[in-house]
Amino acid sequence: MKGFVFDLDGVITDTAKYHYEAWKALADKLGIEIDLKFNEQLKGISRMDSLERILAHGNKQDQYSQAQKEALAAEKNEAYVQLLQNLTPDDLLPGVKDFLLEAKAKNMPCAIASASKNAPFILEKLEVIDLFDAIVDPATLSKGKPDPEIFVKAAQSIGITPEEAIGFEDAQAGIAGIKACGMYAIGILAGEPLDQANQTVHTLSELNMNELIAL
Ligand code: B16
Ligand code: MG
Repeated sequence: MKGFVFDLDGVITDTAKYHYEAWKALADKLGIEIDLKFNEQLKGISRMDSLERILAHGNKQDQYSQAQKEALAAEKNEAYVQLLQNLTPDDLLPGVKDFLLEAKAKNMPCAIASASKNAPFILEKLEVIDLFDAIVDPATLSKGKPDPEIFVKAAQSIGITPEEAIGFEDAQAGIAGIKACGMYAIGILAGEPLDQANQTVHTLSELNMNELIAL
């Protein structure tokens, strides 16, 4: 293997709780009830697709114009970005910093394949942005996960093919995208089992860098 491709939320840090808090405030305002179980569906899904799912969940998908939906998504993002202000390097998931440092020492390039438009800001707050060689801009994508496009672009951005990369994901939609382009998938387990992953772990500390390179 010649490089690594990382999802952000659920792999590098856990911002799902902040997404949930911000979506819940908006859903409450719209008279739609969402809970933590429903929130699982939003993991790895883009901001607009998340809003569509919430509106459909409340049977309100036809009640807003495109411009109104964009305003609602922007309102959620403002609340979310406010919550992100508190992020520090302590919010890195266990084993992440050591894994990234070891990858750098072994000349294994690392890319971010996150649906989040806030990825550069989050990586700066976590003080790991310099450990990544590329961040795919989700605004350039024509399709979201589970489409493999983001993972193909991530491999390209570090000069390797998907078959030469190992992809890390915590969401089923992401694992499906990784596998659909022939990349090796490592699932990060938080609760629900992940189908299709080549391996699953709870934290990156469980992995041996030399074994991964030799795959
Ligand atoms: P933003 P990932 C995803 O991050 C989140 O899991 C998902 O809940 C969120 O809607 C999406 O990013 C878009 O985020 O609103 O910040 O652009 O798991 O792909 O790293
Ligand atoms: Mg994720």
